[in-house]
Amino acid sequence: MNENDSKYNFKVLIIGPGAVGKTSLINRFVHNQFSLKYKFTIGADFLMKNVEYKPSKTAKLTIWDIGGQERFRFLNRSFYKGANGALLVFDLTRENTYIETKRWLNDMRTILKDKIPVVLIGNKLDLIPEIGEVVDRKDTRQFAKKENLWYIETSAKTGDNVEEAFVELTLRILKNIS
Ligand code: G3D
Ligand code: MG
Repeated sequence: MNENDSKYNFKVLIIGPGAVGKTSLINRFVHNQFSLKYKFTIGADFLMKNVEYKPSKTAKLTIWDIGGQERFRFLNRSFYKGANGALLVFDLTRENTYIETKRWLNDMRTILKDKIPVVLIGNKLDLIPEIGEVVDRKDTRQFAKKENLWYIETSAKTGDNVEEAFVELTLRILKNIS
């Protein structure tokens, strides 16, 4: 067995409003595909994937998806319990989803006593050339800086920056635990 195989095993959450692309991002990262061949069942679903955060250094991520429970004000505590890091996703084409990320962040920080690394993701980057800039990027960067989040823009459709988002989160988790 490779010594890296089981050295790190992190629980990672993917949270944010409905239809921003959370499940699609996981699907892109884990299966490298976009269209969903199956719908996730209701409740917290998780998938595992090894991430190479440095050449020949890997960590196992267990990625928890909220699977359609976005409408509940507070998610089950067991969903958050033991999380090492989170991806907080909004849709670059719908400003209200960006505004809602503040509530998602507060809710999570209310439940988790320890601050965990969070990557803020503006997803659906591929639609920007068509639709134009809907969410003020200056504002997202300021918000990220103030809340100590790392901001990145992705497309689950093209795959742009998806791996980078997961790798960056893994690096931040490693820094946080050392
Ligand atoms: P959720 O898990 O956050 O609820 P989903 O979001 O992953 O189910 O995605 C919601 C819709 O957005 C899906 O469309 C999906 O195909 C689309 N989507 C997700 N990510 C991207 C992206 O990066 N670019 C574009 N263009 N679309 C994206 P449908 O039509 O299946 O509801
Ligand atoms: Mg989903």
